[in-house]
Parts: sequence; structure tokens; C-alpha cells
Amino acid sequence: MDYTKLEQLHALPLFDLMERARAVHAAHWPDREVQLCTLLSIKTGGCSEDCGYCAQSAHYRTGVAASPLIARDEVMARAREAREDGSTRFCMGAAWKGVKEGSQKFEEVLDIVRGVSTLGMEVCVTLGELGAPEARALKAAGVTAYNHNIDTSPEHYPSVVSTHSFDDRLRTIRHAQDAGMSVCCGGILGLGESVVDRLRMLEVLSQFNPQPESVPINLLMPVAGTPMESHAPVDVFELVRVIALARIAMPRTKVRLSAGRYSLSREAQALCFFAGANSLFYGEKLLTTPNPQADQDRALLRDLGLEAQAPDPAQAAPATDPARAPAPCAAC
Ligand code: SAM
Ligand code: DTB
Ligand code: SF4
Repeated sequence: MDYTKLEQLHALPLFDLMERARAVHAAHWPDREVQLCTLLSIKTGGCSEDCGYCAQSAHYRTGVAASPLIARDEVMARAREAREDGSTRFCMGAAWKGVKEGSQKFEEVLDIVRGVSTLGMEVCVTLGELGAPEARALKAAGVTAYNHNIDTSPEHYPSVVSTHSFDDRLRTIRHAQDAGMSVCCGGILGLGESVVDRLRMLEVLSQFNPQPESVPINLLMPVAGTPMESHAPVDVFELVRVIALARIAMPRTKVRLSAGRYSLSREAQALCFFAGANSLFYGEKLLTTPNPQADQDRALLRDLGLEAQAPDPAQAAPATDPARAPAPCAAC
């Protein structure tokens, strides 16, 4: 969806925007279902990159210690627990700039993926930059979706990160799509961006071909020691607007209410679900920061009359639209 259209929708009175988003949501997601995803940090801290929001960057003193890649058996145990708790997607994150074919750490991750993919859940990984061979190897090992966020607009990105570029992010996304993985790609609100940046981020995401299978919308978790530790919280109605716009611009995408839910009331989350959110991270920890307790989330879904979605481990990646340019990264 182009910027002008997003701007017009953003300018609507909130309830008008929510009604439009609700109609799109009801047409494409009639089942009142919410996907539950569990996150596990398989390699925490010590990252070479300087992302200004991140607790795991080695550039900032955040108190998050660098630790090695978790052993396969431990990951399998955590994945089984997640499945028993009702999660249908298991997302493993690593604090790396990226991975390279042939390296020992990448071989270990492939082995972990092969194990987790036997459990009947969707398997998502977020490992940083990928080339084409790494993307193909992950797909072959059983990855369903690759998470790689653009985080903000192309214009604001250099104010947030200096060690890699927005185009680097797009290249990785292209490789993941070319290898046949679904792409989970979204962003963060609260990075000091303007409304224009938020709309530009949604414009870029919605112009991916295919559109992302899922779009996580994170609220900045301000981490002491990072340059963003004192950023003000994002207004909840602005969050609802962004979710509604994502739903309208990307009707078939799962819109995931992600970091920051810990500080949202039940009522605020209900507005987000009404506006089109249909997925969340489930379990008391994200990567390094807290998330609501699973029993609170189960109670919230029950009270709203929503249900947990069944898993689709064989999930086919969204198809490319042949009538449109193969964005992202036409230059790749
Ligand atoms: N290193 C990989 C990467 O950057 O893609 C994977 C891990 S990284 C922690 C995954 C995503 O978590 C980031 O792209 C960002 O969107 C989100 N994230 C990290 N720290 C956050 C914070 N403090 N608040 C909100 N979202 C955050
Ligand atoms: C995403 O967009 N959000 C998740 C997941 N993808 C990997 C990560 C949120 C991390 C929040 C900060 C932390 O826990 O360190
Ligand atoms: Fe954090 Fe990922 Fe950036 Fe590393 S690349 S600092 S883990 S967001």
C-alpha cells in the first residue's frame, strides 16, 4: 500500500480506522483465533552490532552477559514444554550479526532445527544476516519462517544502527524468501521515529512481494545502558492505529503483538486484537525481557472469546505476486 493511502487511513478518527481494519480482519480471519508463539534465546548477548534498543549489543553496558549457544537437548526440552503449554510456533533467537555456511555454530543451529522440526510446531529462527546458501540450508533443515525485522523506516534506520544498513536487512529477507521460507518481518515503535517513519515502515513491509507471513509489532522495551533507555512510552492509541493499518495493508499477514505487552493493560490488548492483531509471544520471557504470564494470557483470550490457533508446521510460504516487482531489494 502506498504512503498516501496509509496517511489518509492514519488520519481517520480512531474508531473509523478500527472499523475498517475489523472488516478486513473478519473477511480474512473469520475464526477468532490467535497464534501462540514461544521465544527462546538460544545464544544471548555479546553481539557485534550496535542496534540502539538492544540489551544484547556488546556496545552497551546493559548487564546482559554473553553466553554460548544452548545445547540441542536443552532446546528440545524447552520446545517440548512450549508445545505442552499450547504454543504452535517455536521461535529461536541468536544475538549474532549473522551466520555463515560451514561454520561450526551454523552446523549446530541446523542440528537444533532438525530436532525441533520433528515436534509438530512451526519452526522460526532469527539469526541475523543470511546469504542464499544459508537460507537454503535452514529451509532444508526444517525452518518454516525466518524472522528479520526492518524495525523502522529506511530513513530513520541509520539513527538506530550504524553497523549494518537497511539494505543489508532487505537482502537477508530476499534470500529467506527465495529459499522458500515464510518471512516474519516487522518493527519497533518507540525508537524516536515520527509518524511518517511508522507509515513508511508499513509501506515498505506491505510492498514486499510476497507480503510477510507475519509482522511483529514491538513496543520498545527500554533497556538501561542503551542509548534508548529513557525513551518515552508509545501512546497506546498510536499502537492500535499501527496495528489497524498493518491489518488493512496486509490482510493475510499474521499481525503479532510482540515486545511491550508486559506494560499493556488487558483493555489495551483487547483493542489491539479488535484492530487486527492475531498472534502473540507466549510465556514469561521474551529474549532477555519480561512478558506476561502464560496463565494471564490464557485468561485474557478466554475472557475475550478468542481461541488458540492450531499449528501448521507444513506451512507453505506466501506466493509471489507475478504482477508486481520482486520487492524487497530489487537490486539483489
Ligand atoms: N540478531 C538478530 C536480529 O537482529 O535480527 C535476531 C535477534 S534480535 C534481538 C530480534 C528483534 O528483536 C529485533 O530485530 C528487534 O525488532 C527486537 N528487539 C530487540 N530488542 C528490543 C527491545 N528492547 N524492545 C523491542 N524490541 C526489541
Ligand atoms: C520480534 O519482532 N520480537 C521478538 C522476536 N521478534 C525475536 C524479540 C523481542 C525482544 C524484546 C527484547 C528482549 O527480550 O531482549
Ligand atoms: Fe541485538 Fe540483533 Fe542488533 Fe545484535 S543484531 S544488537 S542481537 S538486534
